[in-house]
Amino acid sequence: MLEKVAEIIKDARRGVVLTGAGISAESGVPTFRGQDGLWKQYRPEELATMEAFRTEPQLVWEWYNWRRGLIRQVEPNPGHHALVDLAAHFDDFALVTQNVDGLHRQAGSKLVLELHGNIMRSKCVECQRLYESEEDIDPGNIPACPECGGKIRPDVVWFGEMLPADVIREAFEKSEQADVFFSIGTSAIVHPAASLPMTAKRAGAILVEINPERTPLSELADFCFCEKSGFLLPSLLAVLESSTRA
Ligand code: BV8
Ligand code: ZN
Repeated sequence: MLEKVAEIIKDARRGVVLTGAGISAESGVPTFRGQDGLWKQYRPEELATMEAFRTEPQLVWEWYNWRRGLIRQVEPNPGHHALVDLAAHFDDFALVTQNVDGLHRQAGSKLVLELHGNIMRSKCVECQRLYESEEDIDPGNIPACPECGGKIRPDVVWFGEMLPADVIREAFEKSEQADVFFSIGTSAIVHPAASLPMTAKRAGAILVEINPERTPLSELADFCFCEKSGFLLPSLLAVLESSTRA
């Protein structure tokens, strides 16, 4: 199967990759829905909302500080690095991520479309001004925006919130033009991100999924690798590079 996908990549011009929490799992970042996805028995859907921030801002910041602390200690894994190399095999390549951990940029990926923001950035809940400090926020004394006095929140997209319009628009445009679309490490249930693979497939792309578990995309994918991305992606690049040299 790897050889077949490598051949397809060699004949393709435009590639798009959508990643989810699974690609960061091997770096040690908990996924959302895996058994490690809970924090103090809360589910992400309960905490990653404006409602939760309004009623319990302290609890929400405790969760984000905990995640920021984790993310500061981890490194990109071979899956992230392989995607940096994969880009060179396409004339036009876009990396779209649902992750807020910044690990793709840290690994050296160029055009990264962060659909759900970035956990290390904060902003004012009222005027949206960015609040550059990457320090942890004291949950007991959440700073007020110097401009308007609004509370400072993590600059991520919560459930029920719109995604950054320019980013999601570009993600759909790239998906519609893709020759090959990779869905990697995502449960493919959160929308609108989860609509990107189907958009690409409907527009004629070859759909490749990499995920140790089955997802709603699995039976629609042209190729489904039931493997960890940290193993499969370097193997795919090795096959690609050896066949390109041959
Ligand atoms: C919006 C940032 C509306 C925050 C996140 C009913 C039906 C359809 C949709 C909805 C519905 N009810 C509500 C909605 C909308 C909702 C939604 O889709 N809900 C889902 C739960 C049904 N969507 C929204 O609210 C979005 N906004 O719709 O706005 C609107 C419209 C008009 C006007 C105003 C508003 C906003 C969604 C964004 C939410 N923010 N994150 C933060 O990080 O704190 S979502 C969060 O979960 C992630 O960012 C990610 O996007 C998402 C899914 O998680 P995954 O990345 O897939 O991770 P998960 O744990 O689920 O899966 C990991 C996978 O990896 C697994 O499959 C596992 O097998 C695999 N894996 C594990 N190890 C490995 C691996 N794979 C490879 N290698 C490994 N080693
Ligand atoms: Zn403000």
